[in-house]
Amino acid sequence: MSFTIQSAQSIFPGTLVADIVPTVVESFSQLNAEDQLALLWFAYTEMGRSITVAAPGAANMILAQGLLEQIKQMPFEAQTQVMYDLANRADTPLCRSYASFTVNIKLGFWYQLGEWMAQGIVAPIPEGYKLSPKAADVLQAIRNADSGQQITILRNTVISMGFDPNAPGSYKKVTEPVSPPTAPAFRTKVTIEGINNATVLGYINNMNANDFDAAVALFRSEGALQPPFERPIVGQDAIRAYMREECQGLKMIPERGISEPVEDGYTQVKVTGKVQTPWFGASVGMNIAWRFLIDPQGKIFFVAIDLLASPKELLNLVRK
Ligand code: EQ3
Repeated sequence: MSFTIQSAQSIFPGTLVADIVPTVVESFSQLNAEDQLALLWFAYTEMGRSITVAAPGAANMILAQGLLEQIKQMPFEAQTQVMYDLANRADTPLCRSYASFTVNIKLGFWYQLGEWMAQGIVAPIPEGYKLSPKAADVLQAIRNADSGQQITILRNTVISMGFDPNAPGSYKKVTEPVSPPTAPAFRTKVTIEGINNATVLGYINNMNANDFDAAVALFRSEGALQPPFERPIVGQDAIRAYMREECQGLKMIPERGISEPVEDGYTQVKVTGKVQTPWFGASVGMNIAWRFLIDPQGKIFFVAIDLLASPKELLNLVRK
């Protein structure tokens, strides 16, 4: 039996992922726009007491600047309407522009609106706003999640706002510039307890150096990468495009792993550890597993990245 992308998805089936993330995002999507916006405000300000979010890079702000300036000039009522439209995914020119932004630009856009809400430049959530009981339950579920899960929930709710007339997965138009890879002299090299597989180590080191071309070259041409809670991205070109959009400035801190031969000369490798995003730096370490399937030529046939259910999962390296 030879592997397919589908069969590769179920390597290390005992890995417990943070199901709370898709569950909460789904309940969130069923709330009305008013509750959604208020809930995000409450969650974001509560989280802000324990973790700090870094101001986005200037490049992200420039790309959203036109829309932000437009909103800044509006009276409070119109600003509120824009935010409702975004949450309702209404078909307006502004919601279409928003949908054309890549993830980091969307986050930068809301970051700026949030700053302006706090400063009184953009319409705030009305003082004393009372969440519906359903929304209060969703907020409580977010409170119960760990910080890595909380920021993933926030991210996933924000990125689905706006109106995208294109089929999902179609090419995005507004992307941030890609920073050059770290110069060889300044690159760091990770060590992973239990792992000496050159492909796996090369993958992490190249990702940490922002060297996406080198990371992609480690994949088989029809290989696949599966981000948390998403479908596999198949083929080197699609993986490169994804990495340029979503992987800049990530810090991967693998800790330990297990490697074992499977059928047909393939090797399966599971690595667990932390990942930090430039948005929250060292204040949020997400608990992550990488599940690699390496082909007989040493190329990555498949890698899944999982957001783990709990820190205990960092020690779960069993095969079944
Ligand atoms: C203004 C306010 C607060 C109220 C208003 O009413 C509504 C909204 C929306 C508001 C604003 C909300 C804001 C500003 C939210 C900001 C959220 C942010 C900055 C979230 C950032 C999250 C980042 C995450 C979860 C990054 C995760 C990255 C991971 C797990 C990377 C994994 C990967 C690895 C390890 C690989 O090896 C391959 C690639 C891949 C990317 C999958």
